[in-house]
Amino acid sequence: MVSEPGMAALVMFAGASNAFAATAGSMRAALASEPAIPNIFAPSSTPADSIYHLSVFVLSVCAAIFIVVFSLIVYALIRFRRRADDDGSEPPQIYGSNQVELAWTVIPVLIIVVLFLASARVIHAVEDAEMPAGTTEVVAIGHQFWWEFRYPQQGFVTANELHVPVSDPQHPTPTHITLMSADTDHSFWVPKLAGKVDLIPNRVNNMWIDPHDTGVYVGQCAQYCGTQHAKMLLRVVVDSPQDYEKWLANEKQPPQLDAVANGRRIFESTACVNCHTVAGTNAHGTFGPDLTHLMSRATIAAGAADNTKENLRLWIKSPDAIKPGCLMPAMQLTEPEIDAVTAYLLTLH
Ligand code: HEC
Ligand SMILES: [Cu+2]
Repeated sequence: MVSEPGMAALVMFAGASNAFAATAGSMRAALASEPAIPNIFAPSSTPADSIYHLSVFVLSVCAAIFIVVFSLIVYALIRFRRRADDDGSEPPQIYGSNQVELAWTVIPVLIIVVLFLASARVIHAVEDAEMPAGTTEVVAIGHQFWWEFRYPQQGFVTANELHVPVSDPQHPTPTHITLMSADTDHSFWVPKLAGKVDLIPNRVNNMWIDPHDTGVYVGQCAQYCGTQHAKMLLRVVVDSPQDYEKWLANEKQPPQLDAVANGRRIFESTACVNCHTVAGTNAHGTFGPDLTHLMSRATIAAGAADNTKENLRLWIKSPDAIKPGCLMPAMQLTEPEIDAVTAYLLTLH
């Protein structure tokens, strides 16, 4: 029987999970409509695959230990339960048994050694893998609360949505990622592609991925980094070789700056340029995301909102409406100025 307060708790729990489902639903509607579920049990890249197999092994060993220990407990509970004819005297007291003590020391040590060796093998295989020629190099820099991605081989910078080529296991074309931080600790985690690697100020970390299937892989900052840590989302777009080349070619171009001279003038004469870069203009700021090809991204503000005209307008008017506590100030533009700047941003393909 569930007691009254117990019932209430159950009802509340059901309510909370409904509310959660509803939020998750609207989140999905708000974000671009890809299947956005990070999952460590569906790896799609060699490092994630190695981690997955190791996890299954470790979990099986733990499950076996659980079953043995739990069965012994249940056995002891039943076999030595209090009986009606119990006379209340102490059971026999047994001190010291070399066999038993050896067994419960040696067996656990062996189990630990096996788990240690299995983990060491996977760590070595992932961390010391040789990168083939033709590896894509990316530098990822964690910022409060967004990601900067530099492509040093190509000479451009983008933000929040990392594009990489798909990697055929027969002819691997992996991506090597150098991880750094501009401010505090962050952690790069896309569960289907690789394990977590931290981005630490004054330290350079490394990781690599070789996604086997095209598509969008989601992840997020996995190290608490401040107010908007939870909205420091991460998308890895795995492109076919043709799509990747197309994307690269576009990113390397300066944007087509056409009819929206008014919005551009406002953008370039406002503090926007102190924080943002638009290639080929006087905007060279690096405090915020590079906006050169803003419209080639599906989301803004590190996945916090879809990249639509309405959201862009809202963002410029009041970044806090989308990401409270983020490090872009509301610039106090007039309504017509906001319209003009939004129109300008919409041309940055
Ligand atoms: C003090 C620096 C600063 C100023 C000034 C500033 N921004 Fe930002 N901006 C940021 C930061 C930081 C972010 C990233 C916020 C986040 O995602 O947490 C950002 C994000 C953005 C984004 C979203 C980009 C993306 O890909 O996610 C747009 C668009 C943008 N700013 C436009 C503007 C415009 C237009 C102006 C001028 C009216 C402006 N910003 C002024 C710092 C600034
Ligand atoms: Cu972070």
